Amino acid sequence: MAGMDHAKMPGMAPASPAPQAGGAMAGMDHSTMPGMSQDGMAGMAPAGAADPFYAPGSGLAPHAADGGKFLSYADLRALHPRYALRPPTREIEIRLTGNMERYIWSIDGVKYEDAEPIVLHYGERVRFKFVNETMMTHPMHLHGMWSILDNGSGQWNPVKHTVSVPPGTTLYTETEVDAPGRWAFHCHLLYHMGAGMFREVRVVGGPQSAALPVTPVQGE
Ligand SMILES: [Cu+2]
Repeated sequence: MAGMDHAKMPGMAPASPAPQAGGAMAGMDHSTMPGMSQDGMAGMAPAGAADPFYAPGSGLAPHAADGGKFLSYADLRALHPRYALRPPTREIEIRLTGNMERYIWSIDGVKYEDAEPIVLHYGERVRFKFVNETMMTHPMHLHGMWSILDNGSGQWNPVKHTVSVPPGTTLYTETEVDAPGRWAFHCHLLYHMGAGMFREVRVVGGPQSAALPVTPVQGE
């Protein structure tokens, strides 16, 4: 549950550079993150590397005021792998686009009503590259299938319904395409969805026509 709460945090404080009380120190710490491994609070981030799930300028930083650490997606691990790890069959880039002032929200610069469905084939494993070109977090939600967030944990990458993409960042998910049909795929800020940050994902084929087997490790 803590992870879910965290997933909503960036949306609660969109890209505000103004530190809150107690947050100023965290912001300063953030600017010196390459040195953070010296204090033993670096978590799972490699020494000298910034946590990729914190957006620069978001006001969020790995350090809490009391010497603790705010958790990020980098801290999530699956208890049990849901699917066998295998290379993706292809990559699809999803650019999250929009204009806050004009209140335009879209994917790849095209709003839903003008867009073609994203066609996936049953049995493939698709890697999604999310590029957030906007100044807001977008919690992207794919119906029908799981989104496996690549946070560097390999077989133990967390499996999620919704993946929040912080402003100005790029992250990757993978989906085992194991559910035929037509599925909604959208930002879960409903006013963004309503404005057009939405796609139909159409899964063609089925178990009989699958070119590649889907290999679940653990059932529901
Ligand atoms: Cu959004």
